Amino acid sequence: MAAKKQLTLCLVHQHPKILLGMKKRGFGAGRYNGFGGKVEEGETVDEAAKRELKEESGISVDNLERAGILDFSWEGKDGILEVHIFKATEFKGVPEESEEMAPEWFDVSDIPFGTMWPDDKYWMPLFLAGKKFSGNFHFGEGDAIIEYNLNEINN
Ligand code: 95L
Repeated sequence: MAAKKQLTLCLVHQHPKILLGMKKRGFGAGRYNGFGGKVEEGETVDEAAKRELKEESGISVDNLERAGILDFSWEGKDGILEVHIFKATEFKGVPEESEEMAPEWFDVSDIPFGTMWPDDKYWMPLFLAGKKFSGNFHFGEGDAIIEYNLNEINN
């Protein structure tokens, strides 16, 4: 029984624009992603989210809003990825290409869902509406969604 691996995912939303990054290598390469990565030992999830955003896009944030937590699993594979999704609305610096990511602004009406993880089209509307959510996605061959649950969290 593998433990849940915690990952961060940070999306910069300055309405009507959202900042995504074309992932150039590694997990999710060829897809527009948010910015994020593994939470390291001795680091909070929040700290990891800020660090990864800086490393991958060059921008700094003071405030991150928690948007959602999603669990991801794959058919025939052990382990669950627990992805903590954050929203930033203000940042310092200029988004710059890194070895990992090529940042690009998109209009929220023109998000490239066809070139993104298939779960994005389900939860992104909640994210963009400022709603909080939790859920899980189970993927099969080619990261196709076999089953999912998604709940809005009402505070
Ligand atoms: N913008 N969305 C993402 O960057 C994203 C979406 N879904 C995922 C599902 C599993 C996973 F391992 C990563 C992502 C992910 N980075």
